[in-house]
Amino acid sequence: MGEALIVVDMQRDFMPGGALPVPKGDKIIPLINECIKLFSKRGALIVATRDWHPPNHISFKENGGPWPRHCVRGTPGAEFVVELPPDTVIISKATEPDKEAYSGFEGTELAEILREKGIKKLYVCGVATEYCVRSTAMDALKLGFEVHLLRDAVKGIKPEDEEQAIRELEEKGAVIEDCYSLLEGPTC
Ligand code: VGL
Ligand code: ZN
Repeated sequence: MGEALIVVDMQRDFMPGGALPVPKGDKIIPLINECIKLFSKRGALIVATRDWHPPNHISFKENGGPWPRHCVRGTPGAEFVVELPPDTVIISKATEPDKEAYSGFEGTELAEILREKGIKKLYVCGVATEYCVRSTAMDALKLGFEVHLLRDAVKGIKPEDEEQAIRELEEKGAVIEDCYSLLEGPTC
């Protein structure tokens, strides 16, 4: 069965020191890099979503939204902080000034791309757990994909909200597992 690793919003602005930092977001970078290598070797499709806002985006405080200005398309803050192979499928989201999109499926071609390639099984990692990771995984479940959340390779903004999001995903049918155990391989 075809599988994909979906790396959600691993961008400079979401890391400590960035415009909208996810606390300890940088701690999952090495694990995600290893995961990308493992999944590439397994022949999985690697997908990286990115927040790719226009400068006048509705989610910014200056435009009445909840967030400081972040991930403006083409700026250093919007750059990826993980090592992506050249054949990575890059999905840009929330690209329209008046639309917020936390999910990598919202207003993008992601579902079509996955279907076209016969991919049914998705492994999800990245930030922020209770926003873009949650929405992406939730949409994937609604669309009928098998969803695995890589618990040790996600980070949230608030621990309680993160826990709640993970519980909700599990209730909706996501498999919660650690990337670390996949890297170790089968034990005998
Ligand atoms: C995100 C807040 C605003 C995320 C994106 O990637 O989780 N959070 N924009
Ligand atoms: Zn955003």
